[in-house]
Amino acid sequence: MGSVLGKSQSQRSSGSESKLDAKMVEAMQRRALQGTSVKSFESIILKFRKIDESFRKCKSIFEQFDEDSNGAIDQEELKHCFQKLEISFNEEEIHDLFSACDIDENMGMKFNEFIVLMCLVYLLEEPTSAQAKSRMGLADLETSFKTLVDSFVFLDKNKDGYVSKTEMVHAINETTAGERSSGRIAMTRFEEMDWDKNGMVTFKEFLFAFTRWVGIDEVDEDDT
Ligand SMILES: [Ca+2]
Ligand SMILES: [Ca+2]
Ligand SMILES: [Ca+2]
Repeated sequence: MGSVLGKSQSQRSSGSESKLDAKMVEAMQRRALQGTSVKSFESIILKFRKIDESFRKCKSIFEQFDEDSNGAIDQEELKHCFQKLEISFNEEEIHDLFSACDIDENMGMKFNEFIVLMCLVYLLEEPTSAQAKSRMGLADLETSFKTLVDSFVFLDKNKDGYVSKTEMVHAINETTAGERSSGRIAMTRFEEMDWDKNGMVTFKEFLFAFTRWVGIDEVDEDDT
């Protein structure tokens, strides 16, 4: 059933982007088999600050790759970035990733979009060489990425690679049972995440919501 719905939707968006979406869902399903270190919704919230800190530290990495210092990373700059990190994506894959994360379609990766992109890369292509990682100071960041993947796996109860409204309510109720407001909180959080309002939250949507929750999307360029 789901695939029939998915098809009509993918015809509207670009075909390559939905291919990437499918790849991400698959990667997430594979990761779900490894289980999750996250035990409650509360514990996700408690990790916000630490993740936020590691993201902010990543600002200097972002600036390093923003070769012309215009506050955004374009596709050429992203290619160089991947080369330095020894991430072996081909031309098409880089293009797909880029358009998937460039949500305001200004043809440049802003900081929060870049963070989301790097996390998707982490999910899709885990084995980056340890050497390249430590050289770029990415080790810290990967710990945060792992937490985010684990959080998503925790929320995705049936492990199909999407978080539904029911699953969100379930996840929140597990630990805050008895509090009347918990259902409402779950709904609000869910609506904040379900960007395209299709009733399902993908990992990408989850990540964008996350950057808003911790305020990364408000990190301004110093000189604009
Ligand atoms: Ca640039
Ligand atoms: Ca699910
Ligand atoms: Ca959605």
